[in-house]
Amino acid sequence: MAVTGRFDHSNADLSRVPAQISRDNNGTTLDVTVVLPCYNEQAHVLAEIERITAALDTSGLRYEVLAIDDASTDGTLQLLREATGRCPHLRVLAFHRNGGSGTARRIGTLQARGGIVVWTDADMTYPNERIPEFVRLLLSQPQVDQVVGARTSEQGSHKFLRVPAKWLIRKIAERLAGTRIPDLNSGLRAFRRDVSLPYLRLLPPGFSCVTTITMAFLHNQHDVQYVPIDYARRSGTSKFHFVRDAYRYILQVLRMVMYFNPLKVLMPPSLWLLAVGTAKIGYDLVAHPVRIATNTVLLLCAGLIIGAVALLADLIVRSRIDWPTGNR
Ligand SMILES: Nc1nc2c(ncn2[C@@H]2O[C@H](COP(=O)(O)OP(=O)(O)O)[C@@H](O)[C@H]2O)c(=O)[nH]1
Ligand SMILES: [Mg+2]
Repeated sequence: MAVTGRFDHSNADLSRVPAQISRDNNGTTLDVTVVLPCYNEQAHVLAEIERITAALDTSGLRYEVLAIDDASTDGTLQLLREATGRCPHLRVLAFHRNGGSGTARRIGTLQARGGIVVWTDADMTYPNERIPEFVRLLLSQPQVDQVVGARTSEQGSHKFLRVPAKWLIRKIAERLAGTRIPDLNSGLRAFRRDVSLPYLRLLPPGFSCVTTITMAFLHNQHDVQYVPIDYARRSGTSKFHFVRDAYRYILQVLRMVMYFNPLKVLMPPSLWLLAVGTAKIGYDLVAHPVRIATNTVLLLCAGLIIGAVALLADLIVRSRIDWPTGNR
């Protein structure tokens, strides 16, 4: 199925690609679709595809590799198009304008023909030869909806800044999800496509889409299993920019908090501020009778504002009518 597509963003609303598009004409589905976002990966994209197809060929699974080129400025698209002639399982989507790896993964998942979707990188970092193992774990355990490769080491760029930032986000995410999350940002994961569909619209355009899909599954009581994996040094340069992506990470944390469980995260600081403010009123009245200090008023106001925002956010979260399943 060497199909090449080219979306024109000027007249196509890609966020509305219908789910049915993932089924081919005679209604059959494949076992797996590997969604491979590619942006300026000409040096190794073919090696990555060969590694993936070699593993899947020997697995006996029916599969496709859906490579999504996002207006690469190097020869990536050219190489992918040439490879479709040699590789019958490769499908290529190409966009005119760069929309981020999250957008590519979302569209790739919508367009997938496989019942199981695998997300991975095209940069030789993840052990993609283990993809069949991930798929088998899902096939053999109906109660598990997502299998995530949990990296045992961090090899990315900006390691010293990335590691603490990721740790903090992971801790917030663990608190929100109420469970341990060994690797929140892993780029290698397999999940059931039908389970993921209601959550795809939540995915942000950039790197934090992998975080969001994990949180969406956990928050809606879909079991996620972690499998330890090695993580190799990247070939080529990462598209991760510390300042831009750190800003997005922070936004992502805020969004996660507001979207998934605002009361759990915002209520404790609000109550603490109110409690300290109230105690401070008592102190003020004793220390300087009939004069309440400015910082006491600020403490109480901050507590009230955070509490009000938490309640409002909770109201909005709970009044969403399209919750697929889960813990309301
Ligand atoms: N389609 C698409 N893919 C991208 C974009 N940016 C990065 N990628 C791909 O997404 C994957 C992850 O990106 P990478 O630079 O490895 O990020 P890192 O693993 O977080 O350092 C790689 O396969 C990239 O080629 C983009 O804007 N569009
Ligand atoms: Mg990578």
